[in-house]
Amino acid sequence: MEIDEKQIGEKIIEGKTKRVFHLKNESGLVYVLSKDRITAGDGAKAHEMKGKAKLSTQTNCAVFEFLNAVGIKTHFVSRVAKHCKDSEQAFVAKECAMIPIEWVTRRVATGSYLRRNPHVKEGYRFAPPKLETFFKDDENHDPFWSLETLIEAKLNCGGLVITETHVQEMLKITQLVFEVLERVWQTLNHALIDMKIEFGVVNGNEIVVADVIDNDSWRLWPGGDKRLMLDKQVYRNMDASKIDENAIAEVRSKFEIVAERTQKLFGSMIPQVSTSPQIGIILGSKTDLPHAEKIKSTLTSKYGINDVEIHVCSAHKSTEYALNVISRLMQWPTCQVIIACAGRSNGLGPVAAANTTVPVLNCPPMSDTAALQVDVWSSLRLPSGMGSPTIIGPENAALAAAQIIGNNSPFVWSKIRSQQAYTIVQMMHDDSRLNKA
Ligand SMILES: *[C@@H]1O[C@H](CO)[C@@H](O)[C@H](O)[C@H]1NC(C)=O
Ligand SMILES: *[C@@H]1O[C@H](CO)[C@@H](O)[C@H](O)[C@H]1NC(C)=O
Ligand SMILES: *[C@H]1O[C@H](CO)[C@@H](O)[C@H](O)[C@H]1NC(C)=O
Repeated sequence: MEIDEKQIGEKIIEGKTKRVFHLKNESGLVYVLSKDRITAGDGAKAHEMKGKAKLSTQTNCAVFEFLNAVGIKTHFVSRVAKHCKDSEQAFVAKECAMIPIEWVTRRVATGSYLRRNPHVKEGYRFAPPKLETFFKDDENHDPFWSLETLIEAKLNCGGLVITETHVQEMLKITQLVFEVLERVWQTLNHALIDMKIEFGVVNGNEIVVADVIDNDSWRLWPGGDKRLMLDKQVYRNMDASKIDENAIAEVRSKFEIVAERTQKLFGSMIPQVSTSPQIGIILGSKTDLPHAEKIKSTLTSKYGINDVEIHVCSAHKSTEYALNVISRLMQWPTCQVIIACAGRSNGLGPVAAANTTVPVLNCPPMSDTAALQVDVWSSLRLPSGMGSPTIIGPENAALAAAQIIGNNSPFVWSKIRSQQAYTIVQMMHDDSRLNKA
């Protein structure tokens, strides 16, 4: 986004590592400017680290762009356009009332968890991840709050009173954010050990992931190896009396590695337009085109899968041509799923399944359920040696295909996961409203 210096209004708040300003002519938006400062132990330890603001902002922007792209509600709006002042250490966000809780997710027991639970050995693996909440209160060292404490506190944030349902919502989204980032880092074989996030309230009613997610927010162990830690622990572990320029330089080099890896990694995860198909849809007849278009548009709009090719080729009426189409699709190493749409007597799906190694999903295009009941047997009962499942309904076939793609794509996986999480959140709110009335 373009930001003119004159637009930056009065300061709303100044924290340990950032300052937040109003944007004069953009109502509802704020300008978040990072500082060159690294802190630990609730601010007890603090040092200037030149370049930290930039590294932190670049990491933060890459992470939030990814979260936004996969459908997670956040406060992040955009980076600041390159030629603007401070563009590398600031970003634009929705103004929110912060909820004063740190939401921590742990995959592996380490750090402060071990001090509070001395009988648990370091390395204990939590599945599902362990969720913990801490009240933000530097003077009292951010005390651990049980969920009951949090619910009973009835915190009022920007006009929204935090109920049990809101707490459950934030727990769901906290776990979602962790699992999404864990997937992404896993592609580099980096284990996400634990992380913390915060939430804010927009317009008095919408809860979004807010604050900053950067290198200070997580523990990251390349190859799952603690000795290679790339997080702020390096700084936390340093003897305060011995922190000199060299020590800060060591910490900075770790920050640089993470900032660079995060930028590259998260940026590369968001799909770009390409010309090689990930999914091929084959039709027994061109009359099935509207059905295929529905599968394709669902793949694009819900799962961000744009590379879909549609072909018409009947296995019965144009056998050789059908095999040609299938083998041309298979010549793309990117093609991971075929969806076969043929109604009466589906020969296309089984023929494709016998000729390829990728999953072939049958999605017979039928609106008439009576006809479907008879014809679907041609998709269900197959000769030996072909394992092509049948899915009724274009949206469900799109989801099944997306789930297959999601195994190799953290982006698609995250889209599916976030839709599932927000469906549950919606259900919880619907139920709570119903029972309040
Ligand atoms: C706000 O001001 C900036 C610079 O003065 C301008 O570029 C931008 O378009 C303005 N935005 C609105 C919503 O008027
Ligand atoms: C699939 O069909 C093509 C084209 O007819 C053929 O060359 C290929 O050998 C077949 N593959 C299998 C596994 O049957
Ligand atoms: C992340 O933390 C590591 C370890 O303290 C540090 O070296 C690195 O600079 C940090 N990176 C960012 C972008 O904050």
